Amino acid sequence: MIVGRATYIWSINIDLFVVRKSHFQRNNDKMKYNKIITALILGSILLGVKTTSAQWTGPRKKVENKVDVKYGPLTPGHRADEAMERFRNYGLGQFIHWGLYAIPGNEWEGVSARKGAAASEWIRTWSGPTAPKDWKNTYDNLYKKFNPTGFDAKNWAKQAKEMGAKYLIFTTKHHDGFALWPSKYTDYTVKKSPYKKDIVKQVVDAYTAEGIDVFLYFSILEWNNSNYIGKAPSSPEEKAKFNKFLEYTRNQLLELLENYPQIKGFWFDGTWDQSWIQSYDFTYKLEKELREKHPGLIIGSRFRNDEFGKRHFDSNGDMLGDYEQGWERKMPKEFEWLEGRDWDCVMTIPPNGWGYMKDWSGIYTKTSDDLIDMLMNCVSMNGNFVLNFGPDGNGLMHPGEDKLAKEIGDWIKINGEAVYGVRHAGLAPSKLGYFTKKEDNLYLTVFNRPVNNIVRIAVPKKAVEVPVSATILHNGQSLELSHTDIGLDLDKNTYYDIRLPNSFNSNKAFVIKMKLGKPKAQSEKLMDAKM
Ligand code: FHN
Repeated sequence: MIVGRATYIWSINIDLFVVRKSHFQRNNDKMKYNKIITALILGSILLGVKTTSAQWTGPRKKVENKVDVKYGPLTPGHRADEAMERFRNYGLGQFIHWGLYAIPGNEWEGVSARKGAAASEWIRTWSGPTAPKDWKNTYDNLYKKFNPTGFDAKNWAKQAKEMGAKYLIFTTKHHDGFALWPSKYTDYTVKKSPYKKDIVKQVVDAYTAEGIDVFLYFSILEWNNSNYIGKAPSSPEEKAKFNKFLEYTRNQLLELLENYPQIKGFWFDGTWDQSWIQSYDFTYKLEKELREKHPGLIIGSRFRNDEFGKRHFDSNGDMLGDYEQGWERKMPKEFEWLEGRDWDCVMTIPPNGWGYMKDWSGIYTKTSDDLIDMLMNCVSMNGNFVLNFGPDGNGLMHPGEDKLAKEIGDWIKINGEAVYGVRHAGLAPSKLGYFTKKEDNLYLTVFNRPVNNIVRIAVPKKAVEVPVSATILHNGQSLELSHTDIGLDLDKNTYYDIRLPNSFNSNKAFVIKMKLGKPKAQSEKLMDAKM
């Protein structure tokens, strides 16, 4: 039943809009009316953004007054099981946004949607002067054109393997509600398209065969599902409809676990609307049921909230879910912000836009140097870095994505030891690059080579293990290492200098591998400066 997929009403603003407008029309005071509406919309967005973004722009504020939270975390803040340890060792992941939005590729009949939609995968919301006439209807009938004959999941998986990705997050269903698997609970699926075949199955099988773990992306909100509503359902009809939607959601998630038992977890999205936030009893029980059905299942902090509407972290500051799932197109500025919690950062190649974009001109697209820098920044703080790909309507990656996958893969092939299974090194950040550590090996991935070829490593004077030898990771070349006691007053650190030979050249980041061992020399205790 494809009909009945209406457009759900934007909650707060729209309701407000309807009531007030008539009052102003009576008084013919259009300018003031428009100014106030604009202010209201901006105000609530800023308010919303202010509170949400505050979570991801600094260290978490300690909650002084703990409250009794009944709908808090269902799992410990730091899971110690094999599945979660495996998650911590991933390092690099691939995100794939694929769906009907890949057909237009952020334009239609030569007209770009850049000025009319927030992102390529949001093209259904295209509005304003550039939007094609009756666009929503055109979009909702794109499934009749969906026939990606160029799609080969094995090729995608091979490319991801070559790139060095250890896990995949794949969009089973995005905000437009189109399911890339033949769900029994809706007929707005790939089965209704000329392509017909189960795409999720092919992707899960192909990636799993390459040893790449699969997480299924699932959008809760559905723009054109007549039972979906963004605002908190208030009338009995709204409540009945949304309860139907909640049951539909539960059925689809149990269906995905039933159909694709190889998956390792869900990557939930579209969970920010009041309707979902107010369904905390349902979402709590649903998370419990999903975990019981699939032991070891990994679910991030974006899935649900507590009974006070707190998302990602409950009202006592305890993380909901197994890892921080808010680092979207951003990374923590300091390791201490994370307080040891697991996390992943999901990143786009263009400034924003996750779905396929035909035209990359006129926007900055990240280079492999940019992306390798972000990867090492993430793994140096015990996080995973997930790079997004947006295949086109025929199932082929953008040539720019192919180039980046190759360049990143070539780099990881010779430097992967500093990426996989590593942890934070327990040292202060280096302005030369990023430290990572595994057992008695310390790695410094150098992005900023010192002009004097002296790489200086700052190590706390009380450290029990210090660098005792150094080599260039990718060619094993030994490097001269010396202990340097600079003698700065009140300095808690001592220093180890590594000399890079003039003959060593690299136009890409390179890794210095240091073997750690007992400090040979103690730092001489100098008389403190008398000020
Ligand atoms: O609205 C989505 C967006 O389309 C995309 O899927 C990203 C990926 O993390 N998540 C939402 C925006 O936060």
